[in-house]
Amino acid sequence: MTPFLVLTLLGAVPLALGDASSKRGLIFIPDNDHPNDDNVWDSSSSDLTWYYNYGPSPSPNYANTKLEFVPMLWGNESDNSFLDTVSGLIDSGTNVTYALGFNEPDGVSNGGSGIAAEDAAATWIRLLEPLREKYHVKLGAPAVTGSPSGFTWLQNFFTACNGGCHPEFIPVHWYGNFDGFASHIGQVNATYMNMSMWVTEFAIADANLSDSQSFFNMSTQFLDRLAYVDRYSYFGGFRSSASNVGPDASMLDQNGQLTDIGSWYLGGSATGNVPKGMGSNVQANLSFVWTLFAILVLFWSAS
Ligand SMILES: *[C@@H]1O[C@H](CO)[C@@H](O)[C@H](O)[C@H]1NC(C)=O
Ligand SMILES: *[C@@H]1O[C@H](CO)[C@@H](O)[C@H](O)[C@H]1NC(C)=O
Ligand SMILES: *[C@@H]1O[C@H](CO)[C@@H](O)[C@H](O)[C@H]1NC(C)=O
Ligand SMILES: *[C@@H]1O[C@H](CO)[C@@H](O)[C@H](O)[C@H]1NC(C)=O
Ligand SMILES: *[C@@H]1O[C@H](CO)[C@@H](O)[C@H](O)[C@H]1NC(C)=O
Ligand SMILES: *[C@@H]1O[C@H](CO)[C@@H](O)[C@H](O)[C@H]1NC(C)=O
Ligand SMILES: CC(=O)N[C@H]1CO[C@H](CO)[C@@H](O)[C@@H]1O
Repeated sequence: MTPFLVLTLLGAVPLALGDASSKRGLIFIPDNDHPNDDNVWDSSSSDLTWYYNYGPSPSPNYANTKLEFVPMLWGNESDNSFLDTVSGLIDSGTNVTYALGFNEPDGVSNGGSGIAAEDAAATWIRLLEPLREKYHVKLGAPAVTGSPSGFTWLQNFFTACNGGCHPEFIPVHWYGNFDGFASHIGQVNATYMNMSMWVTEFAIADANLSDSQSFFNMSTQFLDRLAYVDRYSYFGGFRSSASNVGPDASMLDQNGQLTDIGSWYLGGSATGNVPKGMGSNVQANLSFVWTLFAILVLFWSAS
């Protein structure tokens, strides 16, 4: 641990655990198998202030809530539908203050949009800059992965923009431990000093429950304290049995109930609901199959 981190952690102590944070947002991932889960986040008393859903249009579940919608241009688009959709929202009175650029354009797996920096720059100038110019929408730079290739991609993007792209803030993604997270954020800040930051995806992936909870506590307190981080959204709001970052990071358990992390994120207290992974279903299916097999064997030997 570096001296910088020790100071940061000591400095974090006076901040009470579970303090309300106005920076908190929701990454909304609808669950088509369990539509009731989609309403868990719709609470007027929670800490959440904003959400995004990787797309240009608000989610019907949140249309009349206090959660502010932030549209995203997820990937490359050859038509103008993103610009038309968001312009239409603004023209009809929706308060759109921010828009997000491409999702993990330097990655192709796990939701990465895999766009060449040159294509992204051209599409940015065509579909995002008009929102800034006409409606003063504040733009988030492409949200690259937390790997070293992310920095390279972003550098190539700004080069290809040739001065024509004007993001106001820089989104960050991270899936690792807290020390790595803090050092990554420091590196982004040092590279893009004139921009504030949003952390639009973060979690410790594939860790056990106590490590996941420690990471959650440390990282949210850290982000709450950093003046140059304006907003953040934790990954994520889905069932542990459907999680692609390990069951213990998720905010819902396998039955759709808030886990401790899920409840803390909304500003509540621990629920004691212990998340279980896909493995628990596989286990159940295996014993189901074995039971079926045993019954068949019994029938066969009896006949
Ligand atoms: C629109 O949203 C922004 C950002 O949340 C907020 O600062 C502003 O007051 C809102 N404007 C209106 C008219 O509600
Ligand atoms: C991305 O969009 C640009 C237009 O902005 C287009 O020229 C290019 O072919 C597209 N690339 C891909 C891979 O779809
Ligand atoms: C920050 O600096 C970069 C160049 O280093 C520039 O492209 C960008 O527009 C600047 N952003 C703001 C908000 O001033
Ligand atoms: C973050 O960037 C600012 C300049 O915008 C700088 O003053 C500050 O020292 C940086 N913080 C860290 C922790 O690197
Ligand atoms: C969680 O994993 C860490 C290793 O990262 C290990 O040190 C710790 O003992 C584990 N805790 C539990 C409760 O299994
Ligand atoms: C995380 O913070 C909560 C309060 O918000 C506390 O009850 C819990 O013990 C903390 N857990 C860890 C592992 O730090
Ligand atoms: C009988 C049983 O437990 N079936 C489960 C098998 O696994 C799927 C998902 O992997 C579950 O949805 C089923 O409930």
